[in-house]
Amino acid sequence: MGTNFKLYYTPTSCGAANFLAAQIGGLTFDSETVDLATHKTKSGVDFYSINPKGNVPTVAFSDGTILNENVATLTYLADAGNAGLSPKEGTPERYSYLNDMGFVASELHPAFGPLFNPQLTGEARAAAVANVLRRVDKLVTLLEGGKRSFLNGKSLSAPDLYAYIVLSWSVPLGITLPPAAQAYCDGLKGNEAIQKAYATMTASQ
Ligand SMILES: N[C@@H](CCC(=O)N[C@@H](CS)C(=O)NCC(=O)O)C(=O)O
Repeated sequence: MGTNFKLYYTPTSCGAANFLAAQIGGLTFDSETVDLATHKTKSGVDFYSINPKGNVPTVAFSDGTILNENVATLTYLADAGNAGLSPKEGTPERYSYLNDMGFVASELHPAFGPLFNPQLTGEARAAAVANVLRRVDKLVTLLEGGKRSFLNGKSLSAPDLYAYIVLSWSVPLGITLPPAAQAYCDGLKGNEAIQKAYATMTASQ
């Protein structure tokens, strides 16, 4: 696996959380955007030849191995970086981190998926929105009803970056978040480290 890797992502998908994690952690890395409609990289390479599953994020190591699940990519990047985005293995905090990461990856993120299907209309869309809001309510519970600015209650971690990007989709989808979830997003939007990393991501397109 090693430490040299290239990150494949898009600036509005879950892959963006990985760019932010790598950047905030001070990692030196190569990156390239992917067109998810054509599955071609910006330089025109068939993305399936890099990641047979075709999804971002993809962390491609110089030895040929890849990671392409957010749980793994974000944790790899957080562990490799120097910003404390993940707690040390074996500690109670590490298991809480995995609990948060598991929630975002298995509940929050997948709930949004169906809403990107333009054929989803009427009652089916309303049901999908209701499902998103149920998952967002669970997030608010993890945030102790809004008392926490970060999922771990102390500092920015990789699951916050992941949740931040996922919740940002509520804007183009026209979903109004409950106040505690909106306040969480607003707090992360104002976070200096996130702002700097975002600026770097935008500049590197
Ligand atoms: N199982 C992956 C899914 C990641 C995922 O849903 N990626 C989306 C963008 S947010 C994607 O690349 N979709 C296009 C595709 O799969 O072809 C994970 O949980 O990390």
